[in-house]
Amino acid sequence: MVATNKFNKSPEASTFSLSAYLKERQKLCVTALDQAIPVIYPERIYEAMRYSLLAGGKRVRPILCLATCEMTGGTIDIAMPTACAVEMIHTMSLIHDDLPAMDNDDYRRGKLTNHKVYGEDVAILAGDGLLALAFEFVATQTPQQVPRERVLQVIARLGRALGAAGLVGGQVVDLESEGKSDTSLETLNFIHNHKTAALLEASVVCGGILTGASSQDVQRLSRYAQNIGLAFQIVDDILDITETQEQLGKTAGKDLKAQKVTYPSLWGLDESRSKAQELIEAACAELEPFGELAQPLKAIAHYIISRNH
Ligand code: GRG
Repeated sequence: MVATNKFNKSPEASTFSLSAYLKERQKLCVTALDQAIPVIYPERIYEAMRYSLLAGGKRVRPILCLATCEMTGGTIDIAMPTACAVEMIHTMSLIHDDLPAMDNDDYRRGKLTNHKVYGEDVAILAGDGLLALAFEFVATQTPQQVPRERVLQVIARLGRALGAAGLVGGQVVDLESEGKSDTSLETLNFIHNHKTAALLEASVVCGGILTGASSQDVQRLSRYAQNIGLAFQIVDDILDITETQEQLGKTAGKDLKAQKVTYPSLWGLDESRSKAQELIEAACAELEPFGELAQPLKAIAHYIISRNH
């Protein structure tokens, strides 16, 4: 039995508006994130956590989680706690990534970075607070109708995606590769499959796990997400070259300045664009068995390579 809603009830291709869909979903996610963190004593840490979590951002990961849950027969309600958790994890990784000990950035999501406003000590703790809350939130807020073993699977999947086998591992290799102009394509792929694709994959796959999707479907979802994850990073590298700080909301031209090996530095801009396009096509092919219900996830995949920020 597959759930329907006003965006996926056997829509004609032409009636689906991705921009309306994204806008509505972003609003739902922001409301849920806002309610997830009330400001209580000690106020400074809750304010620091809220500062970055509610600073804007495309909300791609939570929207992917909700869309996958709906496509595989679930509802927004059962996926929202997990959707909030992936955005909390993503935000904490941005806060820590921007620290002087890592990328040392002053701007993120068009605003001063967390440590610039709250200091490095509180910024580290704000990241830690968001990370801990993410897991607590999935465990305590996922509606009781979802069997607890699925919730456990979600928690395990998220843990793997952000630990040494995921984001943390990708970040370490990225730091090790800094200033090395001979970084291979294999190493670059390792970095981004872990730093970027792992959390996107967990966001998608957890949406399916919550509905009890078959292992075959979970594997399809995983391949879809890995492909869009790599395409997402290729586009990120392209935008770092082609867009301005105002457009990106963060420092532009950083990769070139840091003499970082990127996809455009290995392949050039045109080939990078066509590789991203190929990955998106491969991603969408994985969703064929889901028919019309896959329309939002397919449209999000295309948005990932057409975005300009
Ligand atoms: C997860 C425990 C733990 C530690 C973090 C710092 C770190 C380890 C990892 C770095 C991860 C990182 C910053 C990856 C980059 C991913 C990426 C492409 C970010 C930009 O995402 P967008 O474009 O940003 O979705 P918005 O602001 O729209 O959400």
